[in-house]
Amino acid sequence: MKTILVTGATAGFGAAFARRFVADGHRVIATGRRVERLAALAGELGERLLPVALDVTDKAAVAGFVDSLPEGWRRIDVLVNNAGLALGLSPAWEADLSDWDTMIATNITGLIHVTRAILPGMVARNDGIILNLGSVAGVYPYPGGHVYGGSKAFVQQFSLNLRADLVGRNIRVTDIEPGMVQGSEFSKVRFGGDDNKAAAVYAGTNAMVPEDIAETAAWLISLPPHVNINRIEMMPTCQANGPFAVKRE
Ligand code: NDP
Ligand code: 8X3
Repeated sequence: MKTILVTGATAGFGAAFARRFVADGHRVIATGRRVERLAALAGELGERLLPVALDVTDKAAVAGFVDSLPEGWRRIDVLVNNAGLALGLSPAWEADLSDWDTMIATNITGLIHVTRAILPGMVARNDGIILNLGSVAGVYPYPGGHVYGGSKAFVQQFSLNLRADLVGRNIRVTDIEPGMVQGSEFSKVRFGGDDNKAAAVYAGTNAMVPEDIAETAAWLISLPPHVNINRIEMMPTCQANGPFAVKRE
C-alpha cells in the first residue's frame, strides 16, 4: 500500500486518480481548493482518503504541507502533480495577462514548489514516484495555446531534468502527456465556465476520459522499481498531430 498525494483532486483526472488508487488498495491525500468537493470524495472513498485543502499557489502552505499532515500520513510514496489549468484560447496579442500569470503560478510555480516540498523526504528514504501532468500542448503548438503550452513544455523538461539529478536513485519521474480528454472541467475552466463552449470542444469525438489517464497512472506506479518511463504521450484515436500551418497568398 502506497501513500499518494494528488494535487487537484476535486475534479477531472485528480478525482479519477483518487478513486483508482483507493480501489487499488492505496491511501490518497486528496488536495485542492474546493473543500466541499474533497469532503464529498472522503465520504465516498472512506478512511483511506485524507482530504486536505491546498492551493498550490500558496507558497507558505505548500512549504508547510508535509508537517501539517496528521502523523502516519507524512511519508509520501507517490506525488501526482496534477493541479493545473488553461485559461482562454484567444491569440497571444489579445490574451489576458492575469490569465497568463495564473497559468504560470499554478502549472509551473505551484508544481515546482510542491515538488520541492515532497522530494527531500523521497531522497532521504531513497524511494518515491513523481507523476507530472504535462500535455500534448507542451509538445505540439496550436493557436491560442501560447502560455498553457509553454507551461506544459516546462513540465516536460522539468521532469526530465529531475531524472538527471536523481539518476541512480530509487525515485522515478514520469511526464504524462495526454491529448483530448472529455469528462473533466478542463474546457469549462478554459472558457470561463461556459458549458456550451466546453461541450463543443468534444462534440462528435470519442475523446479519452479521466479514467484512461488514471489507468495509465496505476500502471506506472505498478512497474518494477528499476523501470522509469520518462514521458508518455497519449491521444484518443480520433486525434492526431497535424501538418504545419502554411499561409498562402
Ligand atoms: P479539471 O479542471 O477537471 O481539474 C483541475 C484540478 O486542478 C481541479 O481539481 C482544481 O481544483 C485543481 N486546481 C486548479 N488550480 C489549483 C490551485 N491553485 N491549487 C490547487 N488545485 C488547483 O482539469 P483536468 O482534470 O482535465 O486536468 C488535470 C491536469 O491535467 C491539469 O494539469 C491539465 O493541464 C492536465 N491535462 C488535461 C487535459 C485535458 O484534456 N483535460 C489534457 C492534458 C493535460 P480546485 O479548483 O478545487 O482547486
Ligand atoms: C489539454 C490538451 O490539447 O486542450 O492539455 O491543450 S489540449
